[in-house]
Amino acid sequence: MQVLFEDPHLNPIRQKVEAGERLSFEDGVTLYRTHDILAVGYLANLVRERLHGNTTYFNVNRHINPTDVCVASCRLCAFGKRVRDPKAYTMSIEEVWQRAGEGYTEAVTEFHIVGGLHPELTLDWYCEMLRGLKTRFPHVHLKAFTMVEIAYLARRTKIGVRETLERLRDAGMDSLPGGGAEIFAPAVRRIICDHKIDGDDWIETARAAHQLGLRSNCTMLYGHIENDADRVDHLVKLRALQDETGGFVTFIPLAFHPDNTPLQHIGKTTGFADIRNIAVARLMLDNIPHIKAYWVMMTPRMAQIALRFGADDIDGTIVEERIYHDAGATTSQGLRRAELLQLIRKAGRTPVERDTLYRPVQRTETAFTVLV
Ligand code: V47
Repeated sequence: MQVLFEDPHLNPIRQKVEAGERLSFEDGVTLYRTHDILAVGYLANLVRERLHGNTTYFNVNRHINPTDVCVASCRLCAFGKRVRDPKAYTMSIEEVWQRAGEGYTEAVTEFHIVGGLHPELTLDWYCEMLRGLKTRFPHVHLKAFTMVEIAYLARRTKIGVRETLERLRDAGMDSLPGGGAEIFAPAVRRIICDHKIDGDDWIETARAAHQLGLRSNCTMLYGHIENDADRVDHLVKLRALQDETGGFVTFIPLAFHPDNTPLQHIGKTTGFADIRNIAVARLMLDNIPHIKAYWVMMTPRMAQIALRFGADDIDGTIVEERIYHDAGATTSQGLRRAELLQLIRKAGRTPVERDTLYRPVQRTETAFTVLV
């Protein structure tokens, strides 16, 4: 017997989802406006299980933020500091290499490396950092630099984005994380991050990366001053680029954390919004394979629920997180592998450790192998 939805406006969307048809812009707005979150979750879970069955992915990773110096001063951010701020930090290259080896004893398979837009660090500096990491940790995937950092480095080096990406790739960059996309709508972007590249340039930089064969993630920052249509517009733009390049691996909806930012008068997002953004993303982004419930941002409790509302990935061990903790996140800095396994199993899902590109990882006490 078919379960009846409380909100009849969702019935045409249900028909499309069941038939595997693409949802329209208007469908996206309807999904954001309905109060029938269980129906939205039911549909998202249908797609999630069609794609991934019961599997939930996680990885053993470490975040590294080489510097918090940033020329951008975005209103959304609590992490970036001016170059002369006494609280700002910039690691030396040796410190980055040392930091990479610290933390949990479990061998990491990924370093997630992002930082501010530093006005003095050169492309050569970043290349040397990457080369040193590859020499010291040859089996670790380097997922490094947002599209915003790439575009800024290209501009400062006075070379094109493509050449910047090529030089970083040749030095060891394996893929790119999804940050810096925020919300593409120009009127919103002007207020929350007016010093960053605009949405078109973010897309253009991602396109250039994908055309070089580099894979990347993508994100959307929600819960600030954007409206339903801005969010759907953002998702539809990501979907269009994915149709063209197929380069996105994972989408991560990011909840705005207001503490210590110039926008701290805006409240925190609700659990309802966090779950809805996971589910709507799963339904709208029919061509992006994975939807990540980033536990640092959502809390492990909500991320666990998200595994039944469209998410198939919970991110990783992280070890040390700064961007969200500077903006008031109360979650722990990292989780042990065993804790991630427990979270996933207690949601009735089957955990699969993955590498950055979602190949399963087989682990013994002291080593890991990526299964291809
Ligand atoms: O680029 C910054 C956002 C991003 C705040 O690719 C904020 O696997 C909320 O991109 N409140 C960094 N968000 C995080 C990120 C990410 C995280 C996990 C996995 C991956 C991946 C990518 O966080 C920034 C920006 O979009 N951000 N400040 C804030 N106050």
